Amino acid sequence: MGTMIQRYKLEEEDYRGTRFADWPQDLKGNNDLLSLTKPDIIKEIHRQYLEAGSDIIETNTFSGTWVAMADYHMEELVYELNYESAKIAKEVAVEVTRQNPDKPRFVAGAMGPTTRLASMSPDVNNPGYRAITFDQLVEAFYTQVSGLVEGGSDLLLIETITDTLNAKAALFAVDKYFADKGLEPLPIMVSGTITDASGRTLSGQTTEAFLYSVSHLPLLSIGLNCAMGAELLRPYVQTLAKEAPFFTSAYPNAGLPNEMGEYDQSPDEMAAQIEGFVQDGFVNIVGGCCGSTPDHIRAIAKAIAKYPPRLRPQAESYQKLSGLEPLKITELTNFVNVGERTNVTGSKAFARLIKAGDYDAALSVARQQVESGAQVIDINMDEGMLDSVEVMTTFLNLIAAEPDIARVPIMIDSSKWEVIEAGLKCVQGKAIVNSISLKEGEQAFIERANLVKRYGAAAVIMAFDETGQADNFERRTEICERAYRILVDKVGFSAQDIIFDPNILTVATGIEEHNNYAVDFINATRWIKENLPLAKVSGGVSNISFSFRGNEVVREAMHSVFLYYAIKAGMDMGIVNAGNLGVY
Ligand code: THG
Repeated sequence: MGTMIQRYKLEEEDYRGTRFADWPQDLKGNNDLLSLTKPDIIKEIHRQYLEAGSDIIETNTFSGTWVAMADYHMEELVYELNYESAKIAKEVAVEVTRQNPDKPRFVAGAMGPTTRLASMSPDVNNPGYRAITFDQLVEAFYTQVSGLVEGGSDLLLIETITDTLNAKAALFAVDKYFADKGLEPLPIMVSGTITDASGRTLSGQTTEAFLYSVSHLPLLSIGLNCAMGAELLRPYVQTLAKEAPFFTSAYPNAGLPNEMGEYDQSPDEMAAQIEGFVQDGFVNIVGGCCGSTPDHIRAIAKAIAKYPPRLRPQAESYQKLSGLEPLKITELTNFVNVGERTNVTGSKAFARLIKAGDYDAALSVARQQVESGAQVIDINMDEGMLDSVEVMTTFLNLIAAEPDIARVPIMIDSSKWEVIEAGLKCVQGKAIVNSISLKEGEQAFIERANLVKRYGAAAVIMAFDETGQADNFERRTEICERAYRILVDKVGFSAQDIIFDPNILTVATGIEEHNNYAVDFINATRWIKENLPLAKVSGGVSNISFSFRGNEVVREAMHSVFLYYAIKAGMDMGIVNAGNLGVY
């Protein structure tokens, strides 16, 4: 769209039309506005792409959020811009389809990345600062989705994703919109962008980590667009082809821009590179981004016509988590260590640092856990003297700026739902909520599980119900089974994203009833693994030895023995003092 608009050499007055003749800001360059002031040009461009062979055209709404429109003080026009853009595109698509009903044409409501990033600071001196919050993005995308859907889009396309947290906010808004309206959701395409040859997104994720972060809705497709041109994109498209259970898409730029910022890859060159994607079975949907004209699309359509589309791989049932990097838990994965030290109730030293506001030193605790082998870090800020929502937000935003920490998935640990939710709004990766349970009844449990799903996280489910904490084998297994059935049957939660915690309780307290706690946990673990398909088991390992506080030698020995048997019984992961686990 942008490439074609440039060709019309439009001036300030063209952008303004009569309606915005007196608008106080300059409007030249506000391409989305042309849907209102020059709708015939936009329709003409759509028509040219359809005539070139496009099956899907995008609405002229790349900047159709109040966030992007704030540059022109046009926040109030956002709904109308999206609605009208969808309507225009749909009119042309319907007309062209009528001429040739054998080739139906579709309108993708385009949702761009906005102009602000949710997981990165624009100020290098203040890495914890954010120019926009998750909630603001959800609200912005919600308005955009309303306009796009009500204007007649056939599908939605969240595209040119530079920051996965922005995309998660867009997915959140889309999911919420359809649920609020009680409508069958439109198909959703998600398309990220890779900004340099390292193959990472601007916000630092690898392709797989990105995929895992946005796989919580049943997408029509996942893919890559814009970026460095088809040739350099190839290995990452291949990764998606191999990993993604969805259809895949690729619509790169017409090569790399020249010094003038223009694209000069010819239609035939671009088509040949894209033909390679299709020939090798990498993609189901292809197209062009910056610099690709109708001639490019014509050449691409012609080059790929003879190939069958990619076949989707069998969906895998592994648990897939991510930070900047992926963490896939398969039958070959050893026990997963979750670092326990970034917990204000679990470490006096960490609590002291957080209370003193010494975040640099607090970050080094997280770094130490990762360096010592933690593959996930548990973060807990539950302390009466702290504003836990605020502290959780600050700490997670700071972690996001530390690639050596942020490479691992985050486990957001709190007994307060509002703290967990605050944490979920800060992480671009696929995180783990720690925890939810039936403690406050089925309804609250279902509501929270639904939200966990909408935020795209996995969850620890504590063996806790309305009557209290499970402390024997029967209660542990009974509660886990009940929770499993609710999650899988009522909420539609992915079974592989369920992590049961059947309570590691303290033994050797002097009270006789406590003596079998460890054995009951281990037996419950075995039962869960045998009876609740795909669910994982975790627990807070250091709890077991609280009776021996101060005697590190005994505690470490107890942890080793406990894990030796618990892992044999199927325990998948545990919250541990990473680096301090003795070999059995
Ligand atoms: N299940 C789930 N989450 C949990 C737990 C669980 N989160 C918190 C806790 N339990 C797991 N984390 C810890 C962290 C530290 C300790 C125990 C469990 C610990 N700390 C030393 C102590 O208290 O003696 C700290 C000493 C110090 O101050 O350095 O033992 O079960 N889902």
